[in-house]
Amino acid sequence: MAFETIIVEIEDHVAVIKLNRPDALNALNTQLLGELCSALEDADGNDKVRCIVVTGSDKAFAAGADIKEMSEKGFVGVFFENLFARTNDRISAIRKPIIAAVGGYALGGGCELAMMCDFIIAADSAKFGQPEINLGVIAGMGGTQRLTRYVGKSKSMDMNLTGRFMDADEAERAGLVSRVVPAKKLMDEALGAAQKIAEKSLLTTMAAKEAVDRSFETTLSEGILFERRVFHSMFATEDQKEGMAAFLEKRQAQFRDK
Ligand code: CO8
Repeated sequence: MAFETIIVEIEDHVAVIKLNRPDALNALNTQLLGELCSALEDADGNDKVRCIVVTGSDKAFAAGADIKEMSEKGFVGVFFENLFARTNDRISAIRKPIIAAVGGYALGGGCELAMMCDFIIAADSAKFGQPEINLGVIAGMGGTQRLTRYVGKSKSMDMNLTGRFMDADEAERAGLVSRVVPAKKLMDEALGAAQKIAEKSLLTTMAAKEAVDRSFETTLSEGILFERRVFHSMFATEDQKEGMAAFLEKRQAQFRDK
């Protein structure tokens, strides 16, 4: 499918989706969100893809929902349109691992989009924030919920109430991002991580993602039970036999997603 607001490239089993509205700092308008969801769904259903990277430009991962597009809307309009909830649901349904490679601004919906990915690798130039409070609204795609789970109540309240930005080091200390690298190395680092994931059995990376995500939805004992059931089910796969045989034979495993 031809996209206008994103660029999609697939190489070595990794789909890279680059948000591409440079004049608006990748502000997330209806078209971009629709194209992004379609590209993620395409990648999820494409046998050649084993991991996905979502990224933006050096200056902005995404500076939030498109304020120009939103500014004239009323309650009834946003209620029926329900754009951000639908986007949240479509992205949450993606089963393959997704890495957010964040350089520059990740604000409002941009921060929320990064948090919907499975983990965030940040450039040292990255700035995260939920500045919706300055616009007379609150976060609308998980910024009060996911950010709180990532960084705890105090910092989430601080971000959501003051609208201040968090730099990459603070974001790493707070647990929002998994790694910080010099801006020039951002894509190398993200692609390296994606390659490592792509080498594993897709059965196991998808199962691991599902199990970690479960921890956000349930109690510890239910989560442990879920993990145990998935763990046991892995022993029905050829990849478990191959992975363990390869270790014992001191060779590289050849996974076949079976
Ligand atoms: N929407 C629309 N246009 C934007 C946005 C945006 N969020 N952010 C930047 N732009 C545009 C600017 O209007 C400007 O366009 P133009 O040249 O035509 O005037 C261009 O991008 C460059 O921006 P600046 O000149 O402002 O660049 P600066 O380097 O001076 O400043 C900032 C960069 C600090 C990032 C600044 O642009 C800014 O504060 N942007 C808005 C950040 C913001 O408030 N984000 C939250 C938006 S609300 C939101 O996300 C609600 C979430 C609900 C769910 C969303 C799901 C997707």
